[in-house]
Order: sequence, then C-alpha cells, then structure tokens
Amino acid sequence: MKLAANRTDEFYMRCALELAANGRECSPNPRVGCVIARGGGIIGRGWHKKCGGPHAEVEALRDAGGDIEGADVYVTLEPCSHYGRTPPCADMLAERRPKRVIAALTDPNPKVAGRGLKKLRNAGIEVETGVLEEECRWMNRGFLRRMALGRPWVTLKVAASLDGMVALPNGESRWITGAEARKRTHGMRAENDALLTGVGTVVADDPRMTVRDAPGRSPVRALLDRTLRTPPTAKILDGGAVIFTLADASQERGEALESAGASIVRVASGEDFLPEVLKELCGRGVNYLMVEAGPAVASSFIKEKLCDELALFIAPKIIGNGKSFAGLAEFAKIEDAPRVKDVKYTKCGDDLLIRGVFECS
Ligand code: AOF
Ligand code: ZN
Repeated sequence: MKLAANRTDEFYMRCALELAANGRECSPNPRVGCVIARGGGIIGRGWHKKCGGPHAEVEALRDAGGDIEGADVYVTLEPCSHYGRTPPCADMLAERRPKRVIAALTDPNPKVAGRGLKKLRNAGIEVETGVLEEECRWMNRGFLRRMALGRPWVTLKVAASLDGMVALPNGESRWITGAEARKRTHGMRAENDALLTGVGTVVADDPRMTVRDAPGRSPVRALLDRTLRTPPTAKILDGGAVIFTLADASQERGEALESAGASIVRVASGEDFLPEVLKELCGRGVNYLMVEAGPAVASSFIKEKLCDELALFIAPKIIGNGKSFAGLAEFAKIEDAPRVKDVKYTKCGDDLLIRGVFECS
C-alpha cells in the first residue's frame, strides 16, 4: 500500500520536475515546477518562468482555476515564506486549503529555510519532503551552490586532442574539434548565466563568446585580465563584457575599455582573485558559469578546486608538443589529483564528449 502511494508521489513530482525544466531563463531564481492533483488526475500545472514573475505555485493555482481544496500540491522546492518580488506562496497555499503539500527539497534561501513548510504545517496542511530530492537538487545545482557557498556552479569546458593538448607551442588553438562539437558548445553556453575566459585566449583567438549555433540567449561574458591588456578592439567587448582586474590596474586602460563596451570590476586581493571573481559573479545573479579558457585559467580553476563539472571534448588528433589544458596545475601526490565521477561519454561527430562532476565538488 505504502509503495503504491510513493509511486504516485514520484509520478506527480516527476511531472513537476519536467515543468521546472522549462524555466531556463529564471536565474538567479531556482527552476521550480508545480503540479496540483486531485481525484487521481492533474488539475493544475505551472512553473517559474522568469525572475520577478509569478512563482510556480501561483501559475499552477491559476491553471487549476483557483479551487485546490483537498488537493495534493507537488512542488520541486519548498513554497516560499517571504515577501520578495512576489508574496509568500506558503500563505497563498494555506488559504486555499489543499490536503497535502509535497516538496522535493527545503529552500536553502535563508529568507525561507523551512519557514514555508512550517507555515503550512501550522495551518494544518500535511507536508512531506524528499520525493525525487536528488533529481531536484541536480536541476537546481547552480542555485544550491550559490546559496551554500556563495559561488556559481562552475563547468569547465575544454576542447583537446587525444593527447590532452589544447594549443600548439605558439598558442594556436582554433578548430581542434569539429562542427558538431562546436554546435554542442553553443547549446551548453546557452544553459549558463555567464561565460568566462582569460585575456590570453582573447589575445590569441579573439573569441566572441556568444550563442550563435543554438537557440537561447547569450550569457554575460566575463573576462579575467589582471593588468588590463585586453585590446579595446576585442570582439568579446561587442555588446558588453565584464572585465575582472586587480585594484591597481591602469585607470587609463580601464577607461579605454569602458568606452569599448566593457564594465570593469576591480578585485581587491590578487591572492584570492578567482574566489573573489566567483563571489562577484554570484552577486550579479549568476548561478551557472562556464569557463572556456586557455591553460592558465583552466589550470588555476583545477588547482584551486573551483570546478564542479567537466565538459571535455576530445578530437581524434594528436598535437604532440603543445599546451595541455591542465598543464600548469601540479599535484604532489596522485591522491590529490582531481577525479571526475558520474561520467557520461557521448559521441559528437568525430569527437567524444566526456562529462562528469568533480569529486571534490
Ligand atoms: C517558490 N516558488 O517558483 C520559486 C521560489 O524574488 P522572488 O520573490 O521571486 O523570490 C525568489 C526566491 O523565492 C528564491 O531565491 C527562492 O528562495 C524562492 N523561489 N519559491 O515558492 C517558486 N522560484
Ligand atoms: Zn513562492
């Protein structure tokens, strides 16, 4: 009997999860889906479409026509308890008298943090949590990372040869992988709130870092340039980019780059440069960041254990003497070398995409 009930809960929660996935452009808010069920069927569906817009529960209530008395409400995140851009969903639900509210996970936002569920319980509504929790956590890994650590979910994207090289000794690095891998990269860019590269890549390749080959918006472009040597003519500045530099970098060059479309953010500490940059990006509402950079930046992210996910395209080419994507990271013991788990291998034209989560993440 219990098993059957659980199955039903999972079924509806999976529907809510599928709806949540539509909220691709709601960062910095989490992706939330809601399904309202009564009498063995779904009477309302909703998801959070964009930051500032109605929450998933409000959309689902509307879809249900307003009457949800005695129903079961499935939501992929705890209903909120605070007055933010919209009024508290927990109050709205408490008033409408559903029988049960089933939330996959509690909201780690300190403004909520269990208070939504408490409000519902206090109002005499049955509350359950933990249904499809892992899947819901994965869907909101960026939001959860930002809430827990004050930094975004970081995906390191690399295109390398069979021997792990990303460039020739002279720095030339373009077109290692084929057209399908590039298309896939554009799709991955669109899933992120910001893309980050280093000035070395800008000088060597002059990338635009936009989404051209796939549907979706172009994320914020972020550039690491401690001494402001980015040429004001760099294509990445077209349409705006944020350049992170050191506090004492040249004012004059900063102004020239600002005139070319950049906004300059000066980071106080050179030692904590990357963590500070990530904190700044978080403050700008970035839940998901993709790093597409050369060996210097990629190696620092790996060395400082700031990557959560790896997306490595391997082309069937041997570069030989060249620059390895992680060549500047060095570990004293093999046990210290980062490992990637939950690895998925996908063929992408003639290339191979290896995706996984860093074990230290
Ligand atoms: C919900 N349902 O669909 C979402 C929730 O700025 P606001 O007012 O939109 O509030 C954003 C916060 O609300 C966000 O940080 C998270 O804690 C929660 N998101 N809550 O009940 C939703 N998107
Ligand atoms: Zn809400």
